[in-house]
Amino acid sequence: MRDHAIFAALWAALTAAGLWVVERLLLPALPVAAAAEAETIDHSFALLARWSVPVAAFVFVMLAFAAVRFRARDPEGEESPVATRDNRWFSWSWLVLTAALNVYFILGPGVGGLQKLAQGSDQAALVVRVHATQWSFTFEYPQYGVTVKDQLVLPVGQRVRFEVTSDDVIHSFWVPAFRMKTDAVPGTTRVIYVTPNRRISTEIDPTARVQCAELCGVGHAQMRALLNVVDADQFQEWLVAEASGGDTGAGH
Ligand SMILES: [Cu+2]
Repeated sequence: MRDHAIFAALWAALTAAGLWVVERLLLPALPVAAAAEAETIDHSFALLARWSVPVAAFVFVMLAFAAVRFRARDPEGEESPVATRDNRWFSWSWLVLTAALNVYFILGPGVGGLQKLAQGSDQAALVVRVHATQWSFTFEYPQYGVTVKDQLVLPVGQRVRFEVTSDDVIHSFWVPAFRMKTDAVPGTTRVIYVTPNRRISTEIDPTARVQCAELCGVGHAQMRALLNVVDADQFQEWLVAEASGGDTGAGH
């Protein structure tokens, strides 16, 4: 019984320390979130990060405790532990608890989260075609006849349909601030939906940018584009200016 109490105390202590790290160091270190999708993703990430702490702590403490407490001080003497080959209570508890946790994760952040990401996809008002090439992104706004290189300008609060493809090798269209990413594959088009919900700009926050996330050659690390999420009327002004070859400055 004393072993159980010591084990429980160590487990609780390591869990508390781990949760402190998750809450104070890990979650606050996430890059800026600027889309409705980012909230769904971050919610799932935080949930899994928090739950992984007691589970990992249990395994680590169990290993360390068993190694120290039941080490072979005197292999021939009375101190040797009795091997327990069949502890049904523990086996079944472990099986039921971990299975229940897994089902919860599959249904909760898994199926539920994906459903939330797909919500309202047919209402996307703005289409942006993303062409990835070695080593830059070109953004085409087919509804407005506008094409720009290495800068993505979006209106805040509008659902956007991104049609992503590549002209040469496999790239990946990734916007960390949106927590959304999809491969850019030559010969095919992949679609993701994003609803930016916060005005951001790469100039103000360097983590708010478009970044290639698939090793695509020597220029991969530099394959990024500016991101600018602006007000709807500012976006319209920018479109008009781009269509006539000018520039309002919204993209800079
Ligand atoms: Cu790349």
